[in-house]
Parts: sequence; C-alpha cells; structure tokens
Amino acid sequence: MKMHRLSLKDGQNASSYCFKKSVLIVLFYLVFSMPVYSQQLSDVGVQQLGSGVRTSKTVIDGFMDKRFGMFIHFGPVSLRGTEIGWSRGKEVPTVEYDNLYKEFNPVLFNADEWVKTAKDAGMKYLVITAKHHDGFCLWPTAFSDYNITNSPFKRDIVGELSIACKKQGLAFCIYFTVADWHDPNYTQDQPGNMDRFVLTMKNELKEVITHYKPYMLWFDGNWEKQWKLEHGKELYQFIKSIDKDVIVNNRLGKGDHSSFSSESVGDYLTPEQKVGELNMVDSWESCITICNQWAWKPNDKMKTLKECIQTLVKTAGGNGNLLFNVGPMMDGRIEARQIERLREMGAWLTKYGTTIYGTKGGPYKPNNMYATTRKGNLIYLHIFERNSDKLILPALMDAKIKKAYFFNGEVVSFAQNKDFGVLINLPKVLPDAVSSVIVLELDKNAEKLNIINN
Ligand code: H79
Repeated sequence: MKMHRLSLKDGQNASSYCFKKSVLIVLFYLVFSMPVYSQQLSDVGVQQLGSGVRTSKTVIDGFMDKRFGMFIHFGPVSLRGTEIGWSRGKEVPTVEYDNLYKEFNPVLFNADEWVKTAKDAGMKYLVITAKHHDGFCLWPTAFSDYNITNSPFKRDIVGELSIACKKQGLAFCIYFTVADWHDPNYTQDQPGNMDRFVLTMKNELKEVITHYKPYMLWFDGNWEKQWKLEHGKELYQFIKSIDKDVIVNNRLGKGDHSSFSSESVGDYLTPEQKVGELNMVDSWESCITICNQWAWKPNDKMKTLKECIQTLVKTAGGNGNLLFNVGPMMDGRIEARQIERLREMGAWLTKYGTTIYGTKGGPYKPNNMYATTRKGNLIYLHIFERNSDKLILPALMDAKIKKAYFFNGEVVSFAQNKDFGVLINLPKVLPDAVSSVIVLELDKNAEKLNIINN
C-alpha cells in the first residue's frame, strides 16, 4: 500500500524521503547479504543449477532434525519373495514378473498400521516405492496402465499412506526411480524416446506432487546411461516449479551417491547399505535394510536390536539421517518379527530420543567403540563396547568438561588433560546393553567445536 502511494504521488516531502532511504537501506542489505545466502544454499549441495530455485536451508535443516525414517519397498514382486526390479528376467522370468500385478491383492494392507509401526519405532518420515525399476505404479496414474487400478486390489496405496501419515504426524515421501525397465520408451534407446519418457515422468511427478503433497522425493536409477545430467537439471526445476519446498535426494543428477560433484543434482547425499562418513557440511541420509533384501523375502536374515540401534547412533553421530527399510509381505502386512524389532528401537528412542533427534553429529568421528552427538553445551557419548574399565578419548582442545553422568543421572568419574585427552572410568557393567549414553557437560557450546580426529 505505502509503496503504491509513494509511486503515485510526489516523492519530495520528508516522510517519503525517509521511506526512500529505508528502501535503499533494505536494498543495500539484500545485495550485500546475497553472497552469504548463496553460500548457505551451496552447502545444501544442489550443483549446476544456475539461477534456478533450490530447496531452502531451513527446509533441509528441518529434514535433518528428523534423523530417522521408514523406507518401504512394496509391489507385486512380493508374491514371489524375490528382489524388487532386479529379479525381473532373472529369478522370475520377465513375462511372469510383468503379469504378477494381475494377482496382486494385499487384502491385509492397512496404511494406518504401517504408519503406526513407523511412529512407534520413533520414525519421523516415511518413503514408499511409488514406482520402482519394474515400472509398476502403486497409485492410479492416468499416464500408464501398469498401475494398481488394474490389479485385483485396485486401492490407491500411495494415497492411503499419504492420508495416514498426515493423520499420525509423519512426513510423507515418495520413491520414484528414473529407470523404468518396463517402459519401451526407456528400454528401446531410439532417438526421441527418452524425450517421451521424460514427458511421462513429468506428468506422473506432477500428478503425485499435486495429489499427495510429498515432503520429499527419493529418486533412484540415475546411473543408467539413458539418464543424463540435463534430464536431472530439467526435472529438478520442474519439480520446484510445482512445489518449491519439496526436498529432492541427490539421485536426480549423475555421479556418486555419497559425495557431491559437478554432476550432482539434488539436496542431500544418499549412501546405500552403509553408514555415511561424518560430514558437517553436506546433508546426508543412509538407506539401510532391516534384513538383506529391499522387498520382502521369506526368512530373510534380520539385524539384531544392537545392530539396528548402533546403525542409527552411528548415523546420527556422523550428522546424518537413517532411512531404515522394510519390505511388507504379499498380504500387505509387515512381518511380526520386524514390527517387534522396530518397536524395540522405539522403546530405546523413547528413553534416548533427546540424544538423537535435533542433535548434530560429532565432535568425535563415530567408530566401533563409540559415537557422539551434541546439542547446546552437551556432548552425548554413546558407548557400544566395554573393552576395559576406562575409555580414553582424544582431548577436547577448545572446551572443558564440567560434569559427566550417565543418562539416568548416575555420576561418572573422569579426568581431562590437553596432552592425554579425556579418560572416563566405566562401571563393571554398562547400564544399557545396546548403547549406553554418558552426558558430557561442557563449559561452552559443543555445537561450535571443530571435528576431532580419533
Ligand atoms: O531400491 C533399492 C535398490 O533396488 C536400489 N536402490 C535401493 C534404495 C538399487 N538400485 N541399484 N542398486 C541398488 C545397486 C545395485 C545393487 C545390486 Fe543387487 C547388487 C544389484 C544386483 C546386485 C541389490 C542387491 C539389488 C539386488 C541385490
């Protein structure tokens, strides 16, 4: 309003002079704060996007505070118990695989139960394989007949999950591969075909973004030769033109999943089946399976509770998120033993959640003995093994420990010295068999400490 009046009338009186001056000051501030702003955004790691829209640091920080999410690999392949996508034309002949959807009827699928399982595990977001490399779409897309409507089940699995997540307060996310081994436009590498394939992808993405409002899109399959960096850049801007805040993983560009390069497109790194390296600059999320296979496999070997918790703690200790995968069975249920394991993780997190959610990793690099997280003046020291009655850490050069105590409040005796480091006396038995937490209270903000190599 003010601006409008000013531009219509004379700008000579005192009040408009003041106004103009303040506009100049604001402009000055905006221009000179630009480099800082773009530097913050480049930390997020979207490469090669020129002047295009990028996901804001605030949105990415909110994502990284979540720390723990559920990955779900599901589709008609669960009828065979083999790996999703990869078993097509291998363990399961192609024609057989491509017709499995005609029998796909997971009548016990209950979106609220899946989401409750995730919530009870302490997970804050959920990613569903809306479309894996086998090309089958778990939502009723208008752009391919190879979708859930044409199965006996018919129900919109993606839609039901998006509603259940909203209801139970989890961020709903969509896995969408750029490699579709079912679509002839993708598999028959003829001139013009990829253009048609990318157009279908855009239509499908617009459909899922507008219908289901995903918090994040998890791309995959980007290493195949048909997929070019230019496609990734185009798609990123296309997605941002529909919803500027939707988070995008780094598999829309090319190159390594675990580090940014000039070929990367996307907001965060995605090490697969391994805990990422400590990284205080680039955001990252490790995707790791609870068993061995992504999709359901009968009698697949499941990780122990200790392995599950330590995977989560080492991830948080490296400043990353853990996207932990389950593959539901052909009837639509998650295996009872997996639900139980996830519930145990949730029980651990109910107690120790403040040492994981919203923390930063470091200052020590995680190893097989311990990992640390930090918040404010506190370092949370997670101890995995008791190999001796003492634990010795490298010295904290820029801070002093004022107090040390187990998470339950029990005092821990310690000594510190710049030359010898930090010596912590451990009791005969650690209070928690899977991961015990000692709180180190510092004389200053632990979040500002440099990384300590151990
Ligand atoms: O969706 C999951 C995998 O199907 C997909 N990314 C995760 C999130 C993925 N695509 N490629 N790869 C993973 C790397 C390839 C790994 C392989 Fe294998 C080793 C392909 C064949 C042997 C993994 C293990 C898939 C089948 C067995």
